[in-house]
Amino acid sequence: MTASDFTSNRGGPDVTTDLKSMATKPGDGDADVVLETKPKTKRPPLYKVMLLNDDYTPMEFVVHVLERFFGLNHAQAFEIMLTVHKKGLAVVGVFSFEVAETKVTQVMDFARRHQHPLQCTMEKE
Ligand code: TYC
Repeated sequence: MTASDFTSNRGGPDVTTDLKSMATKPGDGDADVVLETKPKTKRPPLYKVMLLNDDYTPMEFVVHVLERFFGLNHAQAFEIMLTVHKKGLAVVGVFSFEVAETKVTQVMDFARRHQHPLQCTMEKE
């Protein structure tokens, strides 16, 4: 993560803080330094949660995972499962860091409990 990760503002209001010194003669010092702070409206970064293909996890299990943990209906879940199967991976949702991390943990735990090698990862958008 870099400093610039927090500076993209997706077209929102400006969020800079301007320091305008209005000192005009020696000795004025800080007495008339004006700080203009605009409201900070930056939204937090978002994270893509992805499922990865493998050769062993049953298709029905992946569909179930997508319904159970990502709130997809059966048709949506089947479509995304097929995309992962054909293309190798697919984004299954975009969330805040904490929600994305929870989804990844839930899916990985569920897959491990059922002894499937299904992999779920997250990546900053
Ligand atoms: N490739 C798996 C199979 O043929 C199905 C599968 C789909 C596995 C999506 C993982 O994320 C996945 N049984």
